[in-house]
Amino acid sequence: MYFSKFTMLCMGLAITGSMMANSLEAEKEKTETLKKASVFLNPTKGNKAHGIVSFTEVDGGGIQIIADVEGLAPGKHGFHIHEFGDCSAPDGSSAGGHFNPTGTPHGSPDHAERHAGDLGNIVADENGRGHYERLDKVIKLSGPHTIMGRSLVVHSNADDYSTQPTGNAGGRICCGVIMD
Ligand SMILES: [Cu+2]
Ligand SMILES: [Zn+2]
Repeated sequence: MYFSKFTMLCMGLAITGSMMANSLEAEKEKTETLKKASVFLNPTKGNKAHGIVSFTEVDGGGIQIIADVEGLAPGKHGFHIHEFGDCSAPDGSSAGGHFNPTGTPHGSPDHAERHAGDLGNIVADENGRGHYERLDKVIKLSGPHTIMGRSLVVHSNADDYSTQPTGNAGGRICCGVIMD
């Protein structure tokens, strides 16, 4: 078989072109398979806190959490994922306890041992607005430890990161179910 220089050049370009197309395709697929979820937080009975939280899988690992909540008393408020996606009880008790698939003690989000649902505190300013951001390496948006269909709860008081099993964060002031 004889190939002219021109044929060889064309084949070379075609191969390079298809390799580039393949890697672009792979990149696109990766971005499309990164999962997202969000929650609308509604006040429990007698409270006015409300807000929105988003969860986005990050290329390279972890879930980026971004929350904005308003109607809070200034200061820290416990911020957790609870086991059941049920906010129907007036006091939010239907959401159950902290999501804890590994049977570990309650802690801060940065403790080696924590509930998967332990996301720490959201801090409200003097206008009652709290903003929270965290790249979390424990929660998942799929698989046996998924947070999908569970609930996010904000509390009246600060999570102290040590009192078992709740962090002594007080009542549940707003609640929402995590959905894609
Ligand atoms: Cu909680
Ligand atoms: Zn906990």
